[in-house]
Amino acid sequence: MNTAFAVPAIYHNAHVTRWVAEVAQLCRPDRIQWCDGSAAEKEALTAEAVSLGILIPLNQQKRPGCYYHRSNPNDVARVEQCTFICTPTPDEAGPTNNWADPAEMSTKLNALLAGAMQGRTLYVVPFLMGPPGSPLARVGVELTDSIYVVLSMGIMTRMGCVALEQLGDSERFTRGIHSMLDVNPERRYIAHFPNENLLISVGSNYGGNVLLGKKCMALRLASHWGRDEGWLAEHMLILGVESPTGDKTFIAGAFPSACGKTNFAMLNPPARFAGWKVWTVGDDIAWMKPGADGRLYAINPETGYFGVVPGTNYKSNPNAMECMRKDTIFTNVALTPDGDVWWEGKDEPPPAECLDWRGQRWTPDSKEKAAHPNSRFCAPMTNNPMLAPEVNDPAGVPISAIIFGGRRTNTMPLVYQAFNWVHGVYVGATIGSETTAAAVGAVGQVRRDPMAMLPFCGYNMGDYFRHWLQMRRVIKSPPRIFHVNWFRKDAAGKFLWPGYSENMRVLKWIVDRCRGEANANEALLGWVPSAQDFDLDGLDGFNAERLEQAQSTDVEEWRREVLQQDELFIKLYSHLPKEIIFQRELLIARL
Ligand code: GTP
Ligand code: SPV
Ligand code: MN
Repeated sequence: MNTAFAVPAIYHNAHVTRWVAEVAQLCRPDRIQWCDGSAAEKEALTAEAVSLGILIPLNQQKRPGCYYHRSNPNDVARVEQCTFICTPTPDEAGPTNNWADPAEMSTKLNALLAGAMQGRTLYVVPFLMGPPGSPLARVGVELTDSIYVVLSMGIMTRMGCVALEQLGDSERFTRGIHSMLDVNPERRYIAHFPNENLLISVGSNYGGNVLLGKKCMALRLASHWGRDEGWLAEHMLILGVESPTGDKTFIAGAFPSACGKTNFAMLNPPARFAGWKVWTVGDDIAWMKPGADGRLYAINPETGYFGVVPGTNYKSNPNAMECMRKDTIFTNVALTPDGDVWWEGKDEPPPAECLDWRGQRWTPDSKEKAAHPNSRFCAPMTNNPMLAPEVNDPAGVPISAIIFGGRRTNTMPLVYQAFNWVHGVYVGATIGSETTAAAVGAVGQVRRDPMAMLPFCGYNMGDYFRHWLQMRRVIKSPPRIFHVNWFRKDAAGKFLWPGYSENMRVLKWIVDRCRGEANANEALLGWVPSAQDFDLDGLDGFNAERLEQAQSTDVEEWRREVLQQDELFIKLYSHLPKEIIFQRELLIARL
């Protein structure tokens, strides 16, 4: 082995070093860089990324430690059609996933990877998902030829020595291989091999496709582990609501991609709720396991936020704005002449001119958007002024409620509570939501996105519902389950509900329900608040009448809704638990 391949002492795990050597032999990089996660390493990598034009330094007075990145314009979002689950049989992946034969996929990807890193550096990136010492925490190692990935993984995960220490001499770690190749959609694959604990991603450099700890490991692979070991890996935010008397209630919420998890996780209570605090535990992923006391405990496996930028401002999400003030990588927003960033929906009006996400001159008269609708910020969670102190607790936080939600212009009321766990599983399993820019494809089309996991459940969705139902047996005090919709519109096309901070009013009712302190009426869909249970004080232009509109259930719309649910159920028929069918029948009976 030549000196460039000399292994630093912290890499004492022979399973890791042997595998790196194997991958290097295949990909033939010019150099191997063994990452340790240190500040000096980050500084050197950043300088190199700048010299290569991968990162552009932003105005360091305005945004210290912040950098700007433009992706290839063909590579701006997750690509579900290029994402594969490679289980031994197609049935195990189920009809909602793309399946590929593991041996065939492996042969195809090895051919693409052969010599792919010539002239490049292979970075060895060990990372830990979850707080050190947590029984739920897992180690992964990503081998990548992208500095952008290394720097982003340094923000999003506990990267470097800490992961190697947690791993010790064990061979139990997720192997991730990533090469950008030539960033060509024709050669883009995100492949998962659950039986080998292996991920291979080629041809992309976009977050969800390449930060392999995130959707690939912490959701698609982890969903398998959860099923086999009796826990849940979910596309959920985690927040803590603190009352003026200091009681804390922790809540998890699943909304599909770009449907409000980050915003809700960072909710800033309005003036009416003086003394109330909302703490962020996580904004995208929750791993949840029953604790000894019979409650469900959640950890956030990540350490950063990879959040949607457009629409974020000091009014809608001040905590996110604080997160982006320093040490942040911005991708695909617009660049202003003074070295700052701008996007649609930022507090300031558009600059007289700037460079758009493609690098082209943009003025307020331009027809195209300056920032890509799926432009993102990548910021460390420690920047968040409301970061929950419990975030590093290996035991996690006890979850009192689970909230499901979707983006629905009609049909779905603002909030209701499921009658019980099984009904709640049905409510989650039937989430419908309009598609967004977070994935490549048409936006605005309603599709079923069960538990917001349609693109992220790594096995048969019918079996996943069964797993959720079975979890009830091991959770003695189950969280209450709710459904929300911030996105319902009136006849004029205006959002009925003001949303953002005002979602605190919905949250307050949910917390009170969990504590047995709020009333509800039994309704068609579930338990609903009546006007007097719902605090509307200080809400300009919103009154009981508008609340009634936001809460209304239209039986005709619901008949259509139930029929639309059938599309998913027919697909999943051979694996669908009978409880789901029964819940459907009960709903029809109520209609
Ligand atoms: P991913 O990171 O893709 O998983 O997205 P997310 O679920 O974290 O969504 P995020 O909070 O970033 O919000 C996505 C979009 O929804 C943004 O454009 C927000 O402006 C919008 N949004 C979030 N909350 C609300 C709300 O309460 N009301 C309305 N009308 N829009 C909202
Ligand atoms: C999502 O699409 O749900 C995201 C962004 O959170 S990504 O990490 O790219 O998947
Ligand atoms: Mn997400």
